[in-house]
Amino acid sequence: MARGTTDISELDQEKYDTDERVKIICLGDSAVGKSKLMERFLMDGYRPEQLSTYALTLYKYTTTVDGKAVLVDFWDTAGQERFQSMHPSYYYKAHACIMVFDVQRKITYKNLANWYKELREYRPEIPCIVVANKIDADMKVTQRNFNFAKKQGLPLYYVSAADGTNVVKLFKDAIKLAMSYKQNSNDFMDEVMRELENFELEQNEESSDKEDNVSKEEKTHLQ
Ligand SMILES: Nc1nc2c(ncn2[C@@H]2O[C@H](COP(=O)(O)OP(=O)(O)O)[C@@H](O)[C@H]2O)c(=O)[nH]1
Ligand SMILES: [Mg+2]
Repeated sequence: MARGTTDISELDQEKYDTDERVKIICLGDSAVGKSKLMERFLMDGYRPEQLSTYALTLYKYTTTVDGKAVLVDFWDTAGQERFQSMHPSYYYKAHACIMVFDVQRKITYKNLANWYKELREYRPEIPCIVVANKIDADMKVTQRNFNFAKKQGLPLYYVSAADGTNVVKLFKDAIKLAMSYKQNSNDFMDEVMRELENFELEQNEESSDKEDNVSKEEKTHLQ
């Protein structure tokens, strides 16, 4: 699939503060099918924007929720997941998370616990969906219980990026969850971030006040 390029302004994350824009991140080990799921949902002709310097791919998608146009940015990893950890900016201002494992590789299921722990360090409250991918390879797995999701109280979707089973439902539900989180959130971390931003702003104002004073003093001295 052809990939476009994008400039750094794409990474200005303040845009996620506006009402009609949400950010949904994708987590999980390498080769569980994260990119394939995105591509399956968005279908042909879609051109993801590769930000190679930042090891991520952005997929933009427009839809309507309750009659309102919504812009969705899906964030996909592009290799950094190999290190079992993502940069904090990947999590920053995310409104929902799709966390994927491969039903054919047990280790990818085990590693969900690590991904979930890291997610909650940065985004303690956002909705998270657990995804059992590649069910086309073995339909029997849909009879199996994957306790991780139940234990954490998270929804679990059985999907196949290869044949499309449940893919549209997964993404539509993720968008709805992201929207409702954004509208109703009292996320403590959001509050803290806002406080910090205000604090930085005040500090900057203070220091520019000081500079003003200095230049005034200098001027009087000169006169
Ligand atoms: N059988 C099967 N293979 C899949 C499915 N989804 C992804 N794959 C394959 O798994 C490999 C890794 O997929 P990719 O999307 O690159 O994984 P990512 O590293 O998590 O983004 C590729 O060879 C895909 O073709 C699926 O639903 N069923
Ligand atoms: Mg990928």
